[in-house]
Amino acid sequence: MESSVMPGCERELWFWCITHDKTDDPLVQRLFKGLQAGRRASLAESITLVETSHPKKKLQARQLLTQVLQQAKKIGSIHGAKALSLRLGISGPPGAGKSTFIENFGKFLTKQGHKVAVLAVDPSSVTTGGSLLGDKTRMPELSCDMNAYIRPSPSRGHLGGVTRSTNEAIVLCEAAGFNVIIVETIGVGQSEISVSDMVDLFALLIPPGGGDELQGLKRGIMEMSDLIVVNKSDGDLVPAARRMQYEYVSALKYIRPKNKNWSTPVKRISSVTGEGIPELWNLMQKHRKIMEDCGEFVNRRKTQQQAWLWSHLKDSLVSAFITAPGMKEKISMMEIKVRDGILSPGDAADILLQHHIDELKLKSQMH
Ligand SMILES: Nc1nc2c(ncn2[C@@H]2O[C@H](COP(=O)(O)OP(=O)(O)O)[C@@H](O)[C@H]2O)c(=O)[nH]1
Ligand SMILES: [Mg+2]
Repeated sequence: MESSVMPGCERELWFWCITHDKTDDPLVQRLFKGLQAGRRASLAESITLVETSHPKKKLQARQLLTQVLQQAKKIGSIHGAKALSLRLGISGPPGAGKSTFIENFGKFLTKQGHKVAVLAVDPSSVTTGGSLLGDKTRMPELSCDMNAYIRPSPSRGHLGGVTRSTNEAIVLCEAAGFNVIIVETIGVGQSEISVSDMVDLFALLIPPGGGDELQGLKRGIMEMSDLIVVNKSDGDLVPAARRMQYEYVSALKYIRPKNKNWSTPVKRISSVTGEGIPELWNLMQKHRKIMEDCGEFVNRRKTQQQAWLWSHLKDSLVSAFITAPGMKEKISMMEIKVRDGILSPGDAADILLQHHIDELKLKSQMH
């Protein structure tokens, strides 16, 4: 079976290699140079390029990413893990204060000389088709900061909020010289790959007195979290924030830590007064140091890369499968049979796959 399928795959691979080696595409070259010079316009254009579904542009996006990754590898091999940026994921329910936190925290970081990129995944785009939530306006000062870059990205119907292009946007921000990358999302765990699969530190931000709607989400999110932040711990809300902190500390006792060297802390902060933000940054740096020392920092990124490979592979396989000649009709037929209970879903899948393999065999015999 493999031998008859392989020639096609090899051809694809060969095609991929020659196109990826070709680095003289003017657009790719211009964007790569722009990124290296830290130009925001080039960064914005590059992110738009990786978000596209246009086949030619997709190829250019890949060429650009390949160059960027090669460059990052070179830098990494000279300077080690310390040269790597810090990728932070901030998730939490709408209204928890994520944007307010990022505005305040981002300013705190830029004052210290960091270059901060924010990728805000805007859930409103799912229904409106555009980024209308206005995360930019929610971060009025940070968006004017020369050392910050804010990008609201459409989540294109993905419930989890993040998509593969978010992951690629992170890499592009790093290439443009940003050393702290913050990804803001509302959803966790709804999509196959969540923000925790693309960051070094995943923080859950919750408001005090979250109530019952948090209960269902709690466990799954807590298992992913490296840090839990109770926001709005100011004024009248301090007692409720304390209770929330206590509740989460208790709940965490029943959750196995992600890493034996780190148990998830629960911190109270106020994004409005800024109280607790410097301590939170210290904690994040401590987490990084511990993860670097035990080798987990680099290891986690490697595991994430591998997970992305599988994500790409699954998408490509499914798309190759459903777009193969004649397949659409076959699939529709099988769907009807499965719905009517004539065939089991497993049998129908096997039949479709076998049909596809037979078609490939036939095709390769003809070549
Ligand atoms: N009292 C108080 N209000 C806050 C704090 N952080 C955010 N808020 C308010 O909570 C609301 C939602 O904030 P926003 O940042 O848009 O939440 P997001 O949906 O999680 O991004 C806004 O009215 C903020 O002013 C805080 O630390 N303390
Ligand atoms: Mg927000």
